[in-house]
Amino acid sequence: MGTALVYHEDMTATRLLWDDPECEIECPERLTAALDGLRQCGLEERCLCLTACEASEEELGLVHSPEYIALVQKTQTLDKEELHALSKQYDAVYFHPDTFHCARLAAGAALKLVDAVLTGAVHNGVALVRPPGHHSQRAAANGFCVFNNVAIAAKHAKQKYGLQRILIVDWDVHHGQGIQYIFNDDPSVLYFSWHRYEHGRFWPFLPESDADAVGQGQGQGFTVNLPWNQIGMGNADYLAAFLHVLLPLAFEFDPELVLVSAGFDSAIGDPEGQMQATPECFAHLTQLLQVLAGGRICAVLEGGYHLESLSQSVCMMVQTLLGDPTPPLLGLMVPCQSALESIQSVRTAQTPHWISLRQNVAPVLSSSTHSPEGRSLPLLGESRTCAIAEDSLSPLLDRPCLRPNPPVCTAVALTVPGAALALPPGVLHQEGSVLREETKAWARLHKSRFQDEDFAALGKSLCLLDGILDGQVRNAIATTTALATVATLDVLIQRCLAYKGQRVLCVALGQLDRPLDLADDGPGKGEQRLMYMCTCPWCFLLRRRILWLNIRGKEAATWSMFHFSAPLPQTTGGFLSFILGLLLPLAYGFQPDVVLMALGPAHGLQNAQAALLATMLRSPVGSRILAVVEEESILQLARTLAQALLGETPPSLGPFSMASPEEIQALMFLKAQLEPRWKLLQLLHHNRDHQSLEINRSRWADSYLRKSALGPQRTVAGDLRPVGGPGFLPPEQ
Ligand code: X5A
Ligand code: ZN
Repeated sequence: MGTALVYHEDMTATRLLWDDPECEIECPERLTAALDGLRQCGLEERCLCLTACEASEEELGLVHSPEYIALVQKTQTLDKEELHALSKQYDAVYFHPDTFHCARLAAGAALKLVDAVLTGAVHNGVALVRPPGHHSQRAAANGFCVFNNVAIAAKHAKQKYGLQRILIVDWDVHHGQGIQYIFNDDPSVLYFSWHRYEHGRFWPFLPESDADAVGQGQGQGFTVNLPWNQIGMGNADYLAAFLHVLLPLAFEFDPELVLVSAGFDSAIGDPEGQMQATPECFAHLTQLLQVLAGGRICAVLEGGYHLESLSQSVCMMVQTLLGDPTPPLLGLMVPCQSALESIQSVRTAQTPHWISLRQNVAPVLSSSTHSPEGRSLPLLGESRTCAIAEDSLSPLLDRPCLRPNPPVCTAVALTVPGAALALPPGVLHQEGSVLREETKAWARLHKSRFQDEDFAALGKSLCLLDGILDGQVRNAIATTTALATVATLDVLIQRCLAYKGQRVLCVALGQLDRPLDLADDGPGKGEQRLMYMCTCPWCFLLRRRILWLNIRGKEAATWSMFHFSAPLPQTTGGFLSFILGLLLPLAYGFQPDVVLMALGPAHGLQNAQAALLATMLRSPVGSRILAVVEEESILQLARTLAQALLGETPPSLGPFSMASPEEIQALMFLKAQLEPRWKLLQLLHHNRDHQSLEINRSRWADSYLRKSALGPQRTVAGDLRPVGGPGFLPPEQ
């Protein structure tokens, strides 16, 4: 099991034989660049390499008319002038004597990939093909595309394997109108495409590329178009589109297979797309899709015309398909106004067709959900003392972007006899450990809460945490006694903070209070706490290094922009909304260096929920999760959690059920409270800071292109790594 890489070098044969500025970008070097990239990163040798075979006429006939197939076949024997003349009958197309062979190989590669995944030979895979496919139609070539590789693969999956629900994710920067037409009235294929649209002023200039085209007849709601009306969309915009549009619908649809029309002209540097998403973004998009369809993902190359950007983006996708952790995302995690408008337009158009979108009603603030003591949230940021120069901060905030890939995937330290028995193979067992002196000092502060045996457990937890922070271990599970859980968390967090500039996201389920020792960032329990708070910028920044979310009880509450609690949703719809609509936007906005996922007494989490939570939290943190589980539930959860942390697709939550009114209300309350500062939560923008953000965004992209020019040693500049996370917008000073 693993990742298939389907290819045939003959697909480099087709090329433009005459002058045509529009078509010249679709060149053979696209494939060689992508392949060379995979080789140089050592990724090719980790894949199961399969050689593509030509699709048969019958297979092409799943989508194309016999007359059209015959016409393309005849191009093999045409001379240059005849080829040119025929090409001119289509929009943005060129034929070459080898086009028929290449296009049959391209479709055949997609078919071979689907066969490899659906027979279980591999988990997932990628087909590197030319010509691309998503613009081609039943009887027409279009936009460099001759046969519709992905559409043929989808028909094949339905016909040969009896699949009933296939999701096609088209992240190419152009609208795959060919795929849309082919499945327009077919509810078994959910087609999602985002594309440069500019209100219809961008190729292929079609009104049916807009958000209000939702499919016809039985197929209504199964075409999902997200038109980008401005260029320059970046990582935050793409993430917002996935979290707020694609993923909610995809979970509700529950596909059996995911096909990706994987065009990389939506990446930075591409001359067609003019977008700004960095190659790392495609690692994240890929990992977010891996929770669907049991991880059965088939990615088929479409566009992508900036060779370096293309090759890096392909590497990012393949690396993620192979199971490597995601690299951090660069840039402000703030979607732009135009992106939010586009996202809103597609959500509006699709609301009649999807329960998960109807769960979002306007925020209702009632007495059942509240800020403590009924006051509005404290404004953050009124620092009054000792100014620290930006320069002195930046060495602390700066660090290389590429995290090492730890030699150990998942490690466990279990104190409960028998818990290890259920674990999947491949986890490392952490046995003894020595408590370091400074750790003992921390622990002594919590004397009352630690029993003797707890110290051994604490020592193991700290070892695991150090392993994660040092890049030796990807993620880990540790146990504690119920009584010692909070104190253990406190020590773990202090350790993270002591470690050079870490941001810690703590997701605490059950009866777990935020440790009192942790300075809060606003008036907390009792005003006198303010007295202890140093107001110097340094301490102020430190307080923003912990984002603490409790999941428990019946009511939502916010204590600050970095400390709040939510009830655990009981419905599948509520749970998914909570993860996609709240937790992941916050986590991506905060971009923690490590996640502590704490399951305390009475956490109430079911196995499938725990698995989904752990799986999805991996993305924003590059898998650096330490799960701290109190002993009572470890027997039940150890296996599930370990599987999730190892990268296995989580089990289904069960049939989709709409969130309850209470769940919707709690979620809307939290979103309304947090949205002014956490911009990835936003669904519609009403923000006066809009302009200054736009300026920052473009300045960032400029310097990105100039300085790093897509080079491998990207680093995050200090001012681009704000202490509250790149998606946290501090209030004006
Ligand atoms: C597959 C693909 C783009 C055609 C652009 C024509 N086609 N201007 O990216
Ligand atoms: Zn394209």
